[in-house]
Amino acid sequence: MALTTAARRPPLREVAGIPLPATTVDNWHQIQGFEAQPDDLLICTFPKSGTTWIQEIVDMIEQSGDVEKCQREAIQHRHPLLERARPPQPSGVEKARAVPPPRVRRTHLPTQLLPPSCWENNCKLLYVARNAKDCMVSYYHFQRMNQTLPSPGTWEQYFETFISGKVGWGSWFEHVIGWWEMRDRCQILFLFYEDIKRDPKQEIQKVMQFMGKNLDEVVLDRIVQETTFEKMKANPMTNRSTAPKAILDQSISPFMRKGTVGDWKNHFTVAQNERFDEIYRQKTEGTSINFRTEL
Ligand code: PPS
Repeated sequence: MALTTAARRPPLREVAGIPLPATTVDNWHQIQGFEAQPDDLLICTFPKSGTTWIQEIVDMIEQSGDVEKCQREAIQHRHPLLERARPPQPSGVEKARAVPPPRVRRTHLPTQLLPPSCWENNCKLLYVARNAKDCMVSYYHFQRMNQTLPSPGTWEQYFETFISGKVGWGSWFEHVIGWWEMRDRCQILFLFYEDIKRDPKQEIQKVMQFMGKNLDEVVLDRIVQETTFEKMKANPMTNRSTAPKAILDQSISPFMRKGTVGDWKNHFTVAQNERFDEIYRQKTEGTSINFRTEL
């Protein structure tokens, strides 16, 4: 019997007002009990902010630029999502427990929901932020093709859902500002998607230093070449083509969609843009964070 839309796309539930996949909420106790180690590196992002890109960069650095080693597994399995829970498969926390530190994991959790041990044990936190407008567009297309997330509805409907923080992992504003405010208090490297796009080598060097690695120029140049959008889109180990169509239907929208800064201009109406700019001004007032929305 065919699954109903509701069964395929279950509604999000909430933890402390943050919408999350229902299975993650069911597993919340285990997620909060995750025991981070000081050597762990946690890649932290709001969804659609360049997670996969920074994962490949981190892995290339860890493997000292060895392309073959980075082909060992699809990217989503190399650094499982900490809060992922899809029984009967092992959860993100169970997978983390099964490997010795130093571990590289990823999470979309906002600061207030991060397992406490990540702060207490001072693990390395690598945050990547992407401007809200491109993030919104990318998330809209992702929700069209990701059969495990709620249907986004029309672009107009999605615009409202996103600005009211009703998408998975909550408000972009609270997420990004929350992490921005923590950046000097812990071991956090805070990067911007737009900066990686503009000067990948410079940003990759920052990641390398943060990871305590020292790679020569030739290796750095190789990492820049191997992590371009075009290369990663053509690479089955990074383009999510290994995920079943019942989960990611890439005939609706590819996972590696455009990889640009400024695609929002093809989606936002003039009225939406003006409204968004005003909301953005209000929400970011008093913070020093600064985004590029074009290069
Ligand atoms: S997810 O599902 O939250 O993990 O998605 P995430 O990886 O964070 O974000 C996906 C968007 O990042 C783009 N991407 C890249 N852009 C530039 N260069 C490289 N190498 C790269 N890799 C992934 C990807 O195309 C998605 O953005 P959009 O705008 O939808 O194309």
